[in-house]
Amino acid sequence: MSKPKMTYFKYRGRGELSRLVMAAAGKELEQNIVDVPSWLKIKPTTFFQRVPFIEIDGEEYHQGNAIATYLARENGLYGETNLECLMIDQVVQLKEDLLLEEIKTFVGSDEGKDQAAKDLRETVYPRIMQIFDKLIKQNPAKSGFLIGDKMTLADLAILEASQSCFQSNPRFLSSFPDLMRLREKVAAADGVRQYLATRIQRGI
Ligand SMILES: N[C@@H](CCC(=O)N[C@@H](CS)C(=O)NCC(=O)O)C(=O)O
Repeated sequence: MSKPKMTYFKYRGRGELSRLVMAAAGKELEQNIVDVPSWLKIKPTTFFQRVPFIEIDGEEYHQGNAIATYLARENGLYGETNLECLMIDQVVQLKEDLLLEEIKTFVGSDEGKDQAAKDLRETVYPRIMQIFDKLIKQNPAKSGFLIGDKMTLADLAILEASQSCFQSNPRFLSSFPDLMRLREKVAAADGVRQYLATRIQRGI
């Protein structure tokens, strides 16, 4: 089987969770970073006409979270039981719900964007960050991770899902101590730590 190659923009967006999974696994994820003009050239030739996608053995596979889940499963970062997988999937899908709300702050009219930013601050971030915090607290292993005592895709998804909120308002996030501890623990894990250092240097 060939090494997976992911095509995506340089931004975190829907590609970042796969990058984090491969970093945590200590594996290389070959990246084809496209800008908008180069993407528009190849777009009609791609299967779903959306990024991200990965290529493995000449085949193309789409949907960011499906890709990240596949990579996690391949690298021992997914659940060990169906119920653990469900716990992980609910977090990954909550990350997508949040991303859709965050995207609203970049598109449409100025009034629409302002309203979306207000909704994020007043409703969306408080609701979702509290869910993450509670889920971590509820882990009977009290490991600081979401499931048992080892890091999974869910922890990486929480790190990524809370990143924009952390960047825009770190003081707000400090009212969720379990979430903050998880962020620190995951960011310090081997592989992730080195990857995040390069991301900071790249400025995204
Ligand atoms: N549900 C898809 C959404 C894919 C999607 O909308 N990708 C955007 C970037 S995040 C895209 O391809 N934009 C460029 C375009 O539509 O041409 C996923 O999660 O991967």
